[in-house]
Amino acid sequence: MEKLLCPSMMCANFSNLEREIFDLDQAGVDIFHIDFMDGSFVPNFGMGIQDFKCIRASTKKLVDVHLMIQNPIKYVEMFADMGADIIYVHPESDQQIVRTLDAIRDKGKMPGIALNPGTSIETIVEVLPLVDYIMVMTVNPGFSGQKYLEFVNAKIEKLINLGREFGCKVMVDGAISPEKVTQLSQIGVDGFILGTSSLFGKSKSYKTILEQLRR
Ligand code: S6P
Ligand code: MG
Repeated sequence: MEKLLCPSMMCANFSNLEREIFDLDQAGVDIFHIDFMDGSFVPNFGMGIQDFKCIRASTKKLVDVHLMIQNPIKYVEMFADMGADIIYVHPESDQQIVRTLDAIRDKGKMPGIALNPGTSIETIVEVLPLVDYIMVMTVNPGFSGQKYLEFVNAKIEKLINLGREFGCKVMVDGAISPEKVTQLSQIGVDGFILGTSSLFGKSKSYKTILEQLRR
């Protein structure tokens, strides 16, 4: 199966966001990844609603939102109505994760579960039948340009097997270099969030980079 290549739009060049979206779209990305943060669940602020609207209006491809926020259920309806296709929520910031995942499905959207590096598989195994995507964080959430946490590899391997069993795609987010794309593709990871480690701020065009990554 073709791997999913997903630009982390927090890392894009904001001096001309529309051009960035167009170039990435033409270069063949699969899903636009949009990080939202609240300065509480993670010590940073991510993208804004206006950024989201600009991206949603500029592409027909799938758009996901990665909600690194407390009590994400409060915003499920808003993001669904604005046109997010996939909504990732964290079990660490939600005491009623099943209610939230059901709310995403009820809005006709695809639920995703995102896991911090230190969160065990056992925390989410019961909800795997409810989600379409599992996103494993390979850095502490909140910032781009961090170092890949190698100890998470063991969890990724186990989740690949569980993902197959429950029909969920396994994605990885955080410091995904071209070497990691190769290594993790081989063990069965389905999709990659691409930021400064592989896609943005490079001298080559997005098209060239994505072609090389696909190879
Ligand atoms: C981090 C966020 C991610 C980053 C991405 C950046 O909290 O969820 O989506 O934007 O990891 O990529 P990189 O290659 O700079 O780590
Ligand atoms: Mg993210």
